[in-house]
Amino acid sequence: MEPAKEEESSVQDEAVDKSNFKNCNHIAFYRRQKLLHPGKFLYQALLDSVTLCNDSVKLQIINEKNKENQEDLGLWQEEFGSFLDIKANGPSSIGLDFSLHGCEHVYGIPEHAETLLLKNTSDNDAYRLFNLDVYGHKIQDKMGIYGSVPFLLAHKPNRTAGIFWLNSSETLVEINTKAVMEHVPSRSPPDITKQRVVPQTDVHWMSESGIIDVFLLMGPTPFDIFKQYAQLTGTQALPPLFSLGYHQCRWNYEDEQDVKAVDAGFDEHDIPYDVIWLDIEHTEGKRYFTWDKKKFQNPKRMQELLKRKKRKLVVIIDPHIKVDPMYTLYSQAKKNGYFVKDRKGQDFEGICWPGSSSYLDFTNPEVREWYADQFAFKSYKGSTDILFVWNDMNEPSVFKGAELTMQRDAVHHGNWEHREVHNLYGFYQQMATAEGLIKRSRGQNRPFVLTRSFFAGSQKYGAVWTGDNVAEWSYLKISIPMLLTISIAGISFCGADVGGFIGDPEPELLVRWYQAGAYQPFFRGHANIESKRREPWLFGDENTRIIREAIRERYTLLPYLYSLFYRAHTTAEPVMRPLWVEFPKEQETFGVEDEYMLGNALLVHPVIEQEATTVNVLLPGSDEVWYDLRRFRRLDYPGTLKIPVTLESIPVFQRGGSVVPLKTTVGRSTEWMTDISYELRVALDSKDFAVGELYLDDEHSFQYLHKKQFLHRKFTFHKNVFSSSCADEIGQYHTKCVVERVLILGVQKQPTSVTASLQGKRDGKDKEVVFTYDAKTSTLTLEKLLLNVGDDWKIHIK
Ligand code: MIG
Repeated sequence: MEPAKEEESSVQDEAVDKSNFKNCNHIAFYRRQKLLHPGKFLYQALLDSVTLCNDSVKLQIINEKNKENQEDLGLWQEEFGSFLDIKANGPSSIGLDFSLHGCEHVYGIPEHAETLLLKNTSDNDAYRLFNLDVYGHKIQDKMGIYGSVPFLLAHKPNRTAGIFWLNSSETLVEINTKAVMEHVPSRSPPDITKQRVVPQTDVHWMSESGIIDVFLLMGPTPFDIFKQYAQLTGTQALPPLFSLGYHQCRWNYEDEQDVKAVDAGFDEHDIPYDVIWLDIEHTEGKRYFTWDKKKFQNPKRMQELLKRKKRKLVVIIDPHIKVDPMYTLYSQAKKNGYFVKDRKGQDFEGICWPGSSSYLDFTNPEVREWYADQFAFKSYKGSTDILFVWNDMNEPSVFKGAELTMQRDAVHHGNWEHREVHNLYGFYQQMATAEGLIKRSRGQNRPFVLTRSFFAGSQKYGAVWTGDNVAEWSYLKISIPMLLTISIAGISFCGADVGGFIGDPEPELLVRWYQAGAYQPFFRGHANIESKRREPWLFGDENTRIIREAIRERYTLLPYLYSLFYRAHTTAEPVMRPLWVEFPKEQETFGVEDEYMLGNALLVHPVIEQEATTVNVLLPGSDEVWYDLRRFRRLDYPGTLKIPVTLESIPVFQRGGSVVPLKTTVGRSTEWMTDISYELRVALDSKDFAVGELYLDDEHSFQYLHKKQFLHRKFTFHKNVFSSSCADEIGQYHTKCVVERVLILGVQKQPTSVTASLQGKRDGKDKEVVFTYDAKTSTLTLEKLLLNVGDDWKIHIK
């Protein structure tokens, strides 16, 4: 049954109201935590003197309970509006202090709409890790939003260290950087003691419940830290290639006609895209796994159309289940006892989009298995193999709930209170969803699942986005540090809604947001139900052209991006990285958050100021050479440069010493591009050297893993020879794809001849290569190469 109109509007009003609730019992919680923690455990992480045989140590100290202090801070019972948290196990709290010697730069602990560099906290102002649905969340704010990763990184020039606080209850982190005196041992006469001032950062973790389970990661390099953290939580799942293309979403694409028209719009305007998305209105009264029969009469037909165009569909599937005995999902879950329970042992009921709803208990493995089975084609009517999934509202969001989430005294499988597992709820939904998609393909195909709520390890199951941002310049700006923080906390596949979810972006902001998003890992345009339509062609020819260019640039870059994801998957290197990760000794990079590295080769400085005519770009490293990616101009004097920009500019720079693989042209979606040839962009460093790599496979299945069907190639420029060789002998994959063009940036003089030869083959005779040399930009272009990307070959430049 369709919910009555009135009921729907009251649900929506509630949503509008939600901002009033946000994070408001935080202060009581904070005071309580401090009270329960008068004596701090002090763990001195003497990071330079501790030697460990393993990469990490694990400490466990039992939960402390303190019955003595009776000051009423809601220790034994806590009211929140009309809700009562009965605290059946009494008050509890755990905490630990760490002193990081010599460190004044700390990062991590997403998700906050805050700076990259963590700030000092003052009273009542700790970083909060508590997953909440905060519509139009504030920025420059330490309050908790949708996801939490309790992982902090500390960095100084010679060492990076990490603290992983494995706790899924509400957690607060206090940060305090100060200068301390240090005695320096000296060889001069004993009575002269030398002292010097050194920085120190104290980090105080407090959690509402659970045990202390903490891992100290010793680095010493940033990349060691990423590996050590991945040993504990897993690496980024390798996404199917289509999911690195452009995604077109809105709340809502109304019906099958609308989907068809938007899809056709991309072709008409010659803009590549891979996926169209359906939000909650596509369902029968917000009953997930169903279709609104009037709007989507024939979902299979719609998907067949998309499939013929080599595109995909993503639909939303939220964790709340409408209380409706006629709804099979509900009645089955009810019968099997698969919902989270309230204190009295009844199914927990809260209000969400469908009205009264119960919440699947994803912490229960049996529930996850059952849920995964719902994605089987025969269970999920109208679904096909091009349908993928978006998990929203999984903090979980409960309208009219305390802080818009589930009561802490609700009870999960195994008698765990919700407070213990709160920050894990969304993690488990995404896990079950990803497993469902794998299962429905009999283990053949990689899933794609986007989640709003996340925890440490969510990288194993797909992508995350930053939720309900606003169509304002300040939100575009903060998306960069937010995504960088999520990335260094292990989750490479992340993005922010392009355009800003709430409100209506002016055309200039929309254009700038597309340009920024084109160089970020997850690239999706999305808009609120109340926002005006904003498909990329609705803002005049000129803006359409510039957005088209940005999206096309993204598509030519996909070989590089996909190779970076392979690295993230195999060696835990974040795709999008703060400058300090690549330049750990360059102090001036430590606080930079308006630009970043995409892999180790590209430095991206999106334009995030209105009406900008210039941007100040820091090109770090005293020995580095940088090249303007579009104009090939060599920038020999690193430092801060003032770069002129127009509305078309996306300031991106290639680092000397790198090779970036690109596609020579684009297609209508990634699947149209499989056979398109490659261009290799070689940027020489000050020693005329460059190295880079390319990963490729069938772009969608697990054959790369089970049958080692992949190619991992290495490209080296050394002593005027550019060579292609195998980077991993284990991988085998047949491709017709060729390298057609090689651009070498930074070639000092015009060569007299260029020849290419195949290696290890009998017919490996030298062939003349067509080349042109541009003295103005020192760029050597080799054309019509037609060298198979899987072959070993050498190009000699004389
Ligand atoms: O509270 O499903 O962040 O992307 O379009 C609104 C409707 C519920 C919140 C998500 C947003 C999505 C919207 N959802």
